[in-house]
Amino acid sequence: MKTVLDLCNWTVRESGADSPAVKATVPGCVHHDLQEAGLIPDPYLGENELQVQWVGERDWIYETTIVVDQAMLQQDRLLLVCEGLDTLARISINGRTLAETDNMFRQYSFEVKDFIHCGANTIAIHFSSARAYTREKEALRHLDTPKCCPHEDYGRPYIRKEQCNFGWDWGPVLVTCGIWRAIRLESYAIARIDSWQIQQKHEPDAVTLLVAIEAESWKTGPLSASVQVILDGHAVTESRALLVAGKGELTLPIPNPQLWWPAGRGRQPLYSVEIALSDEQGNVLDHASRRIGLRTLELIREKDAWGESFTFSCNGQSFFSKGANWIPTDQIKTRITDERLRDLLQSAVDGNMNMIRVWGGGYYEYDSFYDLCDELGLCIWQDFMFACSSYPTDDPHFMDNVAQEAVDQIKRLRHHACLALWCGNNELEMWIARKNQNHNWPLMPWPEYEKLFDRLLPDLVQKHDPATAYWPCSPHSPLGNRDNHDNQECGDVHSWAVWHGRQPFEWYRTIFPRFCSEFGFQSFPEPRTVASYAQSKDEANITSAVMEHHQRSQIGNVAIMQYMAMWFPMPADSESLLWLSQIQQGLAIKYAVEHWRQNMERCRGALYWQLNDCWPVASWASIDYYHRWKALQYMSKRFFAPLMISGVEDPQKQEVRVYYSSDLAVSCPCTCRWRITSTDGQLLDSGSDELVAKPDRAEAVTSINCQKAIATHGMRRLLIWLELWQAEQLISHNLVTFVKPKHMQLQEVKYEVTSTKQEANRFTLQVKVDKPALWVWFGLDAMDARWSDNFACLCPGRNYHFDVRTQQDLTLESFESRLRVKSIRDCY
Ligand code: BMA
Repeated sequence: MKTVLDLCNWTVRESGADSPAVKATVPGCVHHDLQEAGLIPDPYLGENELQVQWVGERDWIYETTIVVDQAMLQQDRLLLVCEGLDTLARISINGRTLAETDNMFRQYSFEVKDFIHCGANTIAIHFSSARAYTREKEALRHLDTPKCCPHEDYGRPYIRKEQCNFGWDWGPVLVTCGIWRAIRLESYAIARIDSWQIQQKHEPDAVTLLVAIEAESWKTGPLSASVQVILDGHAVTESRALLVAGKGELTLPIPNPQLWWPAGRGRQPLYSVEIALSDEQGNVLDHASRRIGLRTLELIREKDAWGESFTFSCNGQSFFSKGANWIPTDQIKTRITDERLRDLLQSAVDGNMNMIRVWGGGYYEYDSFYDLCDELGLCIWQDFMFACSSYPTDDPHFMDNVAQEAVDQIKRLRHHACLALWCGNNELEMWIARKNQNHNWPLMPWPEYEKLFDRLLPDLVQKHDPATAYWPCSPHSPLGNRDNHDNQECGDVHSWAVWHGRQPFEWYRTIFPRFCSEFGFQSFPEPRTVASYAQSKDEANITSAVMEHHQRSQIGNVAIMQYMAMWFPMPADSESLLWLSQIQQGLAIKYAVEHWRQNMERCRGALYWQLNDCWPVASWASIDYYHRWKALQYMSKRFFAPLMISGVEDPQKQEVRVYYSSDLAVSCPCTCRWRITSTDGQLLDSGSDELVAKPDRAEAVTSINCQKAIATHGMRRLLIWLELWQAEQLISHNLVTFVKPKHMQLQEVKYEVTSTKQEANRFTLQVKVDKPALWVWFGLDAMDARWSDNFACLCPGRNYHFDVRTQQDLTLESFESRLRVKSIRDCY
């Protein structure tokens, strides 16, 4: 029989100092505990991060006392199970050292029978300073590696710890330590389930599960394993087998299989697989339970007209991957809750995404993260945790440590329906290539690289999760010269010419990657978020020390302003600047995504950099640290819409080419309606076309001839409004212009707004405008709200309807008095 004792009551104190122990939250990290005890200020406020650097330089001791009873001690095995220790830990029980660990990403189990006695026992975990360790290793041998940002420390690749802890171009330097995942005692009698693997065999209209189980036993006597598969609370099939030499394999055909699909392509039915291990008398000795989705999820790489495809396919249906890159949710992990993960991932689905890339500079995510992705239909591109650096692959201990980590993580995640890809690392190949191209970039040579990313990791994926594809690096070029990381014929690319290379947004329209796994543009968070770290008017000016502290890209604020000079009139005040930066960011990503979706036969995915933030900061995120949606997140709903209408202006020919892009699996008859208006709202021309949008296809719909309207009104006064209707429902809308907003002759707008309270926390708005209003956003004074749509362009003569969810309940009166509406015209 299995018994579990969770270890939750801990204290933490500095090693070698006579400062008192304070309450520790476990799972969590030391920075949170010190802040709670009033010993450090909030590192996210102002420049406080600089005041708390000493925490990462010291050693910390976590301690607990547990009472273990005789019953537990008498079992055959007593294990201390640590799901995550951050990072250089020495564990002692009752003063005796049990073990030392040095990998935050590993899961450890230690036999502790000889260490524990009946009654009270003390467990202490001593965490040595990761910073001191990496500095020492670096002093012994300098690892050639470029820095990601000036504040980043050298030496991070020596330690298997969240790499962005040491600073990144969107994150603070907070070198944490602590028990960051669950820790418990487990005792077992007779036998336990050691490992199990569920594989799926898909045939037309039939799915069979193959469940392999291995048990560890300490007594002789026959053992059997039973497996029950449950859908919506009902057992759909079950099977039992006798184990032979501790091993068994069960085959379970699933009657009437309900397939799992990515978001937007179908439902996400999840089956629970319940595994029980029993003795001869039928007593259950151990039990395991996992949720799975019935699906195949493959990376299809086939020769085609352009080179080699790079497309994901679910149940044999290829789909365009739409989504964003994911970074850690918080640098202080204690603050991460399932509710926060759910909100961020639900936001991704609400933004019409179907894929998230877990980027390799953070950590392998929490179980609940993958559970949520299974439920929501978000496919996961999973990096192994290596990013932008050389790694000491010539060190056998390092390689062994990494191999164990990879096995732990592959076994932990392989059953998830959402898991689409294992990827070796982030950007190492690109940086090695730069070195080879004589850019003087210091990085490991290819043979050192190949050991880990071409041999060790793919072999382990093949052994433990053969159903999931492995890809060595993001980005990687599989054909021809490996240095060609911008290859448009094959593989994935990171497109950073816009932003890092300061190319204009139109540059995106010149490239045709097979799959763009990173591209991005920065913005500031909204005024309420800025106010959480910059607390006076002077501090909130983007040139202040605090604002520059909360901007970690070397080119950050200057690049935002340079592009702003290309796009918008100079904003009138600090707040307008923040909002305009968000609209600008949304436009950058819109340019890229619309172009790639217009060319979706060739390009099969667009994952922008980045979905979330780990502290309040100016960054590439579309959702800020407080989960406030930036303009980009609202815009993603439109440019990732399942069936999207978009247009490309041609100032030479004076026309707009209109396209539909469909991610649907079925044909869809619809109507494209377009109108040309002047900036003061006069209707100059209009038309409509019937079309049948083909499944998983993009096609040109029409070309709108604008010559006449340009001749009478000039390009600066023209707006071309596109709409796609399915029966009586508007399913996609868009706006095309020939000039940038800074040169458009926009007019003052009057809004007619009617609000209605629907239920607690829910309102609706009916809105009409008398003149074209561009990127209109609604907001409430001193309260957060989520809108069904925001930052949209509104055309006179149309009725718009918005749903609003407010953070707290309000009366209609109070809602109306707090309601604010603005468009870009109000920013200058
Ligand atoms: C990428 C990422 C990150 C980085 C981002 C922005 O290429 O992989 O390393 O934060 O660019 O510069």
